Amino acid sequence: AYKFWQTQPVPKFGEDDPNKPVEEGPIRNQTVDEIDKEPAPLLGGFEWSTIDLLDDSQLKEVWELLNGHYVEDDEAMFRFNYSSSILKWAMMPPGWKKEWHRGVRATQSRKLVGFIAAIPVELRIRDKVLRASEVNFLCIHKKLRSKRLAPVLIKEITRLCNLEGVFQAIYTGGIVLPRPVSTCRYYHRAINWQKLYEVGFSPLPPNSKPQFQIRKYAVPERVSIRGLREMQKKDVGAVQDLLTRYLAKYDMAAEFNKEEVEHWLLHHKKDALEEQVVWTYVVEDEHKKITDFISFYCLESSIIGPSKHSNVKAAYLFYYATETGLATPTDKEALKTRLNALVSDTLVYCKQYKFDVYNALSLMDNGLFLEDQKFGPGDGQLHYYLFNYRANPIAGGVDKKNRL
Ligand code: YNC
Ligand code: MG
Repeated sequence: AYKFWQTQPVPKFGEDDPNKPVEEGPIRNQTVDEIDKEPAPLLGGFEWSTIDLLDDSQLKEVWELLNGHYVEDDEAMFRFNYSSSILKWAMMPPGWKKEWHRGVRATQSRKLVGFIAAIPVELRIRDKVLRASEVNFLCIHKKLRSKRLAPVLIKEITRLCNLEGVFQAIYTGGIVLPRPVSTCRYYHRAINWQKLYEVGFSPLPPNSKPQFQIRKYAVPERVSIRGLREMQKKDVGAVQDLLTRYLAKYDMAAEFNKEEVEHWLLHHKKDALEEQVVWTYVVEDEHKKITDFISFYCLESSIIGPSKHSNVKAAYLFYYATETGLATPTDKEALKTRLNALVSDTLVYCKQYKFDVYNALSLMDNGLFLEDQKFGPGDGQLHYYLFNYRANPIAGGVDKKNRL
């Protein structure tokens, strides 16, 4: 098993004593001059192609590949449908490199049949900060599956990262590989229960009736927090400062500078065609101080089978931070109350913006509000992996230590 992964600098299952912490650090040490300057050859009839996402026709090719062939749920009912706007947002943050948008084309037809992407990220693991990459959007056309092309794409993105002096990476996936550093579960909060029921996403629990479910998931008409408003450009500095201090309590987190905070959290309306990807709200108190912020992004899924609906519009809870409890980390009650208010208010906006469901992972402090806000556990797990870095396991947000 794991014929490819056992050759890679990742920890193996069962190789460490779970009761003895390991010393954290790189598994393999290399320098840039040891790295191949040329890509490995592909199967006959295929060739490497760097994708220029600034070129709308190439962006559209990536969108088409992912729209038809990217991640589906286990029952193949839904498939992620990243919009062009979200693809640009996700793959072109500050410091992005065109070379890290790597495709495979059929030589004859020029058709894009494979893709993998990386973005730069400053990743803190406990007290060490790594210049790493985050790898995502690995996708192979359905007709080319099980031909061991995925390892070729993974080795190619590794080579391209290494050439830039980046030797560590983070990536996530629903499948089990050697060896997760952390594992989260997806939670879902119905907004449009009727539609989720009709598309087969939400079941009708035994002894319930549709009208009970609809009532259960009713959302307040108005937000409750005084001073809550949309984030603006002038808030970037305050949000970056608050986020940095908030994320410091976690064992693993990205470190964002101001440009990155602006990219990931601030929506810039460029033209009418560009769909909004991310929504961020701040709380400004009477002294004009930013005391909280919370954000979510939009990701639709296509419905694969026959249905009267074509897609599900999902909001994903993204970053948040609050001053509440920051100075007194043991006071979880106050934090719990505040996070519930913030999440409940975003639910109001999600409803106004016609989202069908609100998704969140069992990470950060989400264990403090998931139940109260009527998020239920889904069947999807998300495993977090580190490439070429040995680290002790990192607890998730609904693990015992993060519960009240
Ligand atoms: C996966 N998702 O285990 P073994 S997530 C990593 N991540 O190797 P083949 C994966 N490895 O077990 P297929 C993987 N899925 O023999 C499969 N593998 O050691 C491994 N699906 O290759 C697998 N996107 O080509 C096995 O498989 C080997 O044709 C088999 O292709 C796989 O983006 C795939 O779920 C996923 O498009 C491309 O099924 C295909 O099935 C597909 O025979 C739908 O491959 C879309 C989908 C994955 C989403 C994602 C994160 C990817 C991370 C990749 C690892 C990055 C490492 C860090 C590199 C940078 C380092 C630096 C610095
Ligand atoms: Mg393959």
